[in-house]
Amino acid sequence: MKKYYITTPIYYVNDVPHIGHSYTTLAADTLARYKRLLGEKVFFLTGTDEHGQKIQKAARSVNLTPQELADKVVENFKRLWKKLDITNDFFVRTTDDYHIKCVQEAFEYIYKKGDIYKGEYEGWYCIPCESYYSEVEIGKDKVCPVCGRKLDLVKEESYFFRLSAYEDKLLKFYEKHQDFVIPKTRYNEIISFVKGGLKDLSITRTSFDWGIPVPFDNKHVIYVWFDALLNYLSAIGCKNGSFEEIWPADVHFVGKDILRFHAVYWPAFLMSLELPLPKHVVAHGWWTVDGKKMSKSLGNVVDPNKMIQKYPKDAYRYFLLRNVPFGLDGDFSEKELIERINSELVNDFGNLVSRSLTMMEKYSDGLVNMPITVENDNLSKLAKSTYDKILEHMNIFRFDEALIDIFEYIRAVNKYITEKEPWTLNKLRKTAQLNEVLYNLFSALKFVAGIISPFLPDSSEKIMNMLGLNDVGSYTAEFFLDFYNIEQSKVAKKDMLFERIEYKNEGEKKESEKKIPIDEFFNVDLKVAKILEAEGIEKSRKLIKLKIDVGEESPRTLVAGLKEHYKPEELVGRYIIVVANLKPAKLMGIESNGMLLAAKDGENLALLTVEKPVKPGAKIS
Ligand code: ME8
Repeated sequence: MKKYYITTPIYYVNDVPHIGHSYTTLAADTLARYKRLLGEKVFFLTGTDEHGQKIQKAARSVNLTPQELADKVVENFKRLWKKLDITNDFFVRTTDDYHIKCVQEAFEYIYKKGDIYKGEYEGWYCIPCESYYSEVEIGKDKVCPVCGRKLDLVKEESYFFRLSAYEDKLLKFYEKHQDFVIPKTRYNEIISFVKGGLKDLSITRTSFDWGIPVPFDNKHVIYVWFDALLNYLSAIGCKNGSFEEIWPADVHFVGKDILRFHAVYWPAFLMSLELPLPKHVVAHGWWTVDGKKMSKSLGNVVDPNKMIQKYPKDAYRYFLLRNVPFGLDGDFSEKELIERINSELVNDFGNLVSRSLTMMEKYSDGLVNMPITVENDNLSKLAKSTYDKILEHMNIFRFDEALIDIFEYIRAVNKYITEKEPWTLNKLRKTAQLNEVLYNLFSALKFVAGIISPFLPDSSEKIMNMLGLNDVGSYTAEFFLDFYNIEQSKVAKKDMLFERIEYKNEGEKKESEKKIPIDEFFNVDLKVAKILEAEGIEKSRKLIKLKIDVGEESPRTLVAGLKEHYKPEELVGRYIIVVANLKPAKLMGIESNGMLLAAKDGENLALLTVEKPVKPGAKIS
């Protein structure tokens, strides 16, 4: 049996999963299901990236240890993947022992080989991207060329990987494997990046400790990307056990943001480890929401949990995979999602299944029988040519095109019904012809159920069940392609595949309909603060400037509209509740860091306080 190894990036645990993470994972899941359908032995890996400065910083800001943060956030990913029926075979965590051991072994191997040496790193570092940048890349503004955020100037002792020694080898490899990076535009970008010259890569840090220690020098922790990339090996036994049956990876799915790590650093590490290189690195584009970049501060981060509460899971999968040519950037809008549900999933797909089953029930009591002779096998021929097109498109990871192929077939079957007029055949009692048409429809639905199963697994299961067939996973593609392999089946129309949805603007909804998931609430960091000083702002009728202790190194300034309700001296010494993770805002020229909570009933305003004094900085949970 042919093996096929698919991976997603391992996601950072500083944040909850959003639509972007779910996109990569759903694409990988679709490919995994598709390869299983072809009868291949798939190993599908996902997981979480739990070390590094960014995680350490995030943990500190919520008063947790990095391990506690990782243990908490990893559950959000696992829960979401379960809800989305992701069929990964393993979930790797970079804080797991087997992974730590693998990274240390790899580091030592490369060191002994002479590809790692000690030196000093001085340069720019982006903590959110966990990435080093050269002066040339960051330009005058000294901001990260990828995420646009402020960079840190780092100067520390470091071990370096001799990346420069791999420049020619990498270029030769790309030349020989033109489909190593997909799509072609990204392949070209990688080649020009490498041709621009590779500098040795700093692969250890000393200024923080949340990482895997260098085995022979524990003052250093291993750079989070060296650590993270090795997950693709550690998860399959790290040069041991079943490793040889699975390695090399057939495809690493990544977002375009992390292509360089996968297409330059990773193959160089593997060359140094003397291991075969992955077959493909497939980089997809970036999702924005209603035309804007997703960000917490804009409050437009799309939570997949919320989406699959509102819409069928298959509709969510369909929209993501169909709406954007895989590789290009895309924009998420609920309006467009609803349009696709109503036009393609309800009108074309749902309607075909529903009308076919209704006719089978009505004209032959739900019994379909293989015809004795076949007059017209156009649907069967069309299924074969559709299948060939799907294979071609899936070979180059064009999920959108494969779905277009399937929906063209669905429309052709709808047209077949219109042309054959089974209702007329029934009226004229042309039983043999009617039987043949119904059987062809049965086989066409069987084909659709099979070929659509990687993309829309729930719908596929529903159809199989209504056709009186077994679980879709028990068959491979040949079964679905063969139109004449079921002698007889009893079908029953049980389920609607999709229901039409009315589009409602957020603004049109009643307050009570605007429910938020619990994760959204937990995004707000509520803390107890003690008011140390309070002073009315002279030119303002409402504002008072407060100095508050939120359990941090130094007090914060917070500006609040309390003047009409409290005298400044009444406020000092009170324990209040503040939103601690708000972006700073300027009020009357004073920067306010946070917001206090108060209840208002029209005229009266009352501060929210705690019942008895607790330590400033205590979390409200
Ligand atoms: O980079 N649109 O983890 P990460 C599309 N730990 N895809 C998006 C997206 C968006 N707006 N936002 C995120 C890391 N993604 C490293 C990976 S692998 C050895 C280590 C997806 O949590 C996309 O796949 O920042 C992107 O590459 C990945 O999430 C980044 O996830």
